[in-house]
Amino acid sequence: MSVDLILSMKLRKKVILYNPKAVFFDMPLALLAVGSVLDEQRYEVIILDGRLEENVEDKLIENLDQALCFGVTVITGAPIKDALHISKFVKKHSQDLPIIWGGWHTSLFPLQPMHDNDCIDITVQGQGEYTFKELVHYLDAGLPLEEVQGISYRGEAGLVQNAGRPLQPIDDLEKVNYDLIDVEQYFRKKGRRQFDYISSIGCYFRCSFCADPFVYDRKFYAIDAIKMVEHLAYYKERYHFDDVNFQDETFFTYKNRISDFAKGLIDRKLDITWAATMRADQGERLTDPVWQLCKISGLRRLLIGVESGSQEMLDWMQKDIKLSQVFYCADKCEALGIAVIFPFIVGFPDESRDSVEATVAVIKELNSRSEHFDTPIFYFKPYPGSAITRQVQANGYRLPETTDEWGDFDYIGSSGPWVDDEKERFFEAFKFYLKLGFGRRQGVLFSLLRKLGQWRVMKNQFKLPIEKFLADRLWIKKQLS
Ligand code: B12
Ligand code: SF4
Repeated sequence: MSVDLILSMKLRKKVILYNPKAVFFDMPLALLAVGSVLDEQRYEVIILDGRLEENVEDKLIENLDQALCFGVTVITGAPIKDALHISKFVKKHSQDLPIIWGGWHTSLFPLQPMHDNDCIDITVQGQGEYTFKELVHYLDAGLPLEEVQGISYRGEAGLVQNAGRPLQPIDDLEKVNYDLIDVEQYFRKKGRRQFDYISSIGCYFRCSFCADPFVYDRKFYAIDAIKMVEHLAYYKERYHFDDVNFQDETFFTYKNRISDFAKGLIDRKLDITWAATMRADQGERLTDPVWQLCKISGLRRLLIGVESGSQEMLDWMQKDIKLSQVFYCADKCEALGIAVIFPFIVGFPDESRDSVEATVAVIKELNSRSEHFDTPIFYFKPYPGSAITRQVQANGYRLPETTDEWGDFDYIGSSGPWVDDEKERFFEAFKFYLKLGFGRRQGVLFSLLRKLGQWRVMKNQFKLPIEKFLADRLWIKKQLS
């Protein structure tokens, strides 16, 4: 390294990025994505993760004086609380430092966070890489922000929302720089050497409970399969992981890409396992040889959203899958020994009793097919940006009206008026006995309880829940958000 380069590196401005407290320890892919596009010789990117740092405030004080801006990634719900707390802290310490919020929440609410909170100066809408690179350049050069597409900001005369930035391909972007985080710390927290990676942005589909169609306008871009294999080979060499968790919304969109990817993993002898999301219709379109390739290349687990056991409900929510496709995928996975998480949602507005019963029946059927199938059940929550949410709002349902209130809108807890007490009691018992009857806990006691749990689930017999009483006191920890 030349002396000039060393000197210029020392003079770099700091760009501090923050991932708010949340559940789980997925790597902060959004911050890695936007942090990696900045010129390393001009900017020192510092990623702080509220889930890992003992004392974020101390770290901020160490770095804020040399900072050019402070960015936060925000998803709707509990993480907003922490995002606000930390943003207020930063603003108090460094009044003139631009504070930028990006992510799903500000894609859905460009202005509200700034309207409600003086501490936020700029919000980013949609895809962040190209916008952030340009924004940082404009901030550094002291240029006015009106030409930066994909942002909203606090202008002199009030809040301004600029034109959006059309979604751009991601194949031309440089590889993400995971050295910006301490990868080992995430492995430790996860309890396994599992790497997080995202290979696409957006989604072509139109499910009416999801915000993706609104945020990405049903567009989709993915990294070329061979490039993806090269990336993973490089990262594996550097970080020595043995499993990759793909965070894509729909990883299996193009079957040729998947086939090339799986072949690539096998040819490079990468020797990893991997997990990804699949739509049931995509699974049905994969040929047998591609299913085989996926398995041989290390596919260990799929996440296939079923949402409902009623075809009528599936059609209503424009999921655009058939239940037969779900069972097709279940058969394939059972035969190939691939685990599957099949999430369901109950309590859609005005969901009929028949629909709920159909869901319960499909859940039982899937659980009885393989011990490697899981069927988590969520209560419908009207997340912003989805077509159903717009509909219930038009019918008078009141959504949170301030950023603070959105911070209380957690996925655990109240699901709105569509799940009455009886339904909730039934599902809480059903979920418990599913876990007991079809979970993978070992031991003599559990094998006895498993049989009892299975019987209860199959017969819908949840009276005198002695096992639940004991479990609540003895071994089940409450999950906190
Ligand atoms: C990993 C993940 C999580 C992790 C979060 C890890 C973390 N970093 O904190 C965990 C498991 C905790 C999680 C939880 C939840 N999640 Co989640 N999750 C995801 C997932 C699968 C991947 C996110 C990701 O890393 N993407 C990759 C990055 C590169 O993309 P990105 O986040 O979109 O970021 C881009 C832009 O948004 C923008 N950007 C983002 N942040 C910033 C910041 C700045 C400064 C800038 C400039 C730009 C920018 O630039 C990035 C690059 O283009 C997404 C789906 C998806 N594929 O995105 C859902 C998703 C974000 N989750 C969602 C939801 C609903 C939840 C939950 C509320 C419920 C649930 N059942 O999962 C809970 C909430 C938990 C809580 N209360 O704490 C929704 C968000 C909807 C919303 N309104 O916010 C999504 C979109 C899924 C969906 N389609 O509905 N989730
Ligand atoms: S639920 Fe999945 S498939 Fe449906 S629109 Fe959202 S991201 Fe796409």
